[in-house]
Amino acid sequence: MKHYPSPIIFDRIGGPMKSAAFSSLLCIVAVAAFASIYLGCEDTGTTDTPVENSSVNFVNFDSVSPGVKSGDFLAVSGVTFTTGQIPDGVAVNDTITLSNPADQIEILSNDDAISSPNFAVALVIVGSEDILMSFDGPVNFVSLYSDDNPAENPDIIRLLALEPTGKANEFIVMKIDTAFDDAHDSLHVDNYLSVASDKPFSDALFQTLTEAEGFDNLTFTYSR
Ligand SMILES: [Ca+2]
Ligand SMILES: [Ca+2]
Ligand SMILES: [Ca+2]
Ligand SMILES: [Ca+2]
Repeated sequence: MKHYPSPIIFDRIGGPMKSAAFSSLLCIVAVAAFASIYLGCEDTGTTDTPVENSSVNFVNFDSVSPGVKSGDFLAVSGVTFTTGQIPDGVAVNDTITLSNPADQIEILSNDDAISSPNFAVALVIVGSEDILMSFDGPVNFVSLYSDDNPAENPDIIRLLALEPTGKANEFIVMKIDTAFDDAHDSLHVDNYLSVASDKPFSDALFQTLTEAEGFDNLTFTYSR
């Protein structure tokens, strides 16, 4: 993310999955008349498709005015946000702690948005703060799109699936998807990050390492 508020010109929602998503074709969900049965879904920790489409929520941040928001400003949509910081180096099964948590997030409005006019960014928009997303029920799929700035250097960004340990702000990393933040193409293919798990999780985190990066079109699927 290089610049901040400017006029909004285009609107696009959604987009295709990464090619890695095709690996998920190996995961077969057999849905019987009265029951769903998972068959052979491996925990690859990479991009995947929803394991079960029981209830999909979509948040595009476009119904509010830009500015700093309380982390629960979209609680009615099933998700709350916390700005904070986790260690840069993470791996599946790591135990991590979110430091300096702040129950706030910022909404920006410019043409970096995937869906016009708005997108979300961590509270301190010039740093490498991360954004914790806490869902109001167990989910097994989360996806989002990084901001669509046409002129920035590539920096690593990640989306993590997390499960709380029970200690304050402490989580176990269940899944990780990694991308670069300079993605910019008409279909937003490379802006896409997703994590999926047949074991439900309650939190996700959008991680930046070097500079702020926005995100848009957050999607999560309840496992219940
Ligand atoms: Ca939007
Ligand atoms: Ca960070
Ligand atoms: Ca970007
Ligand atoms: Ca960048």
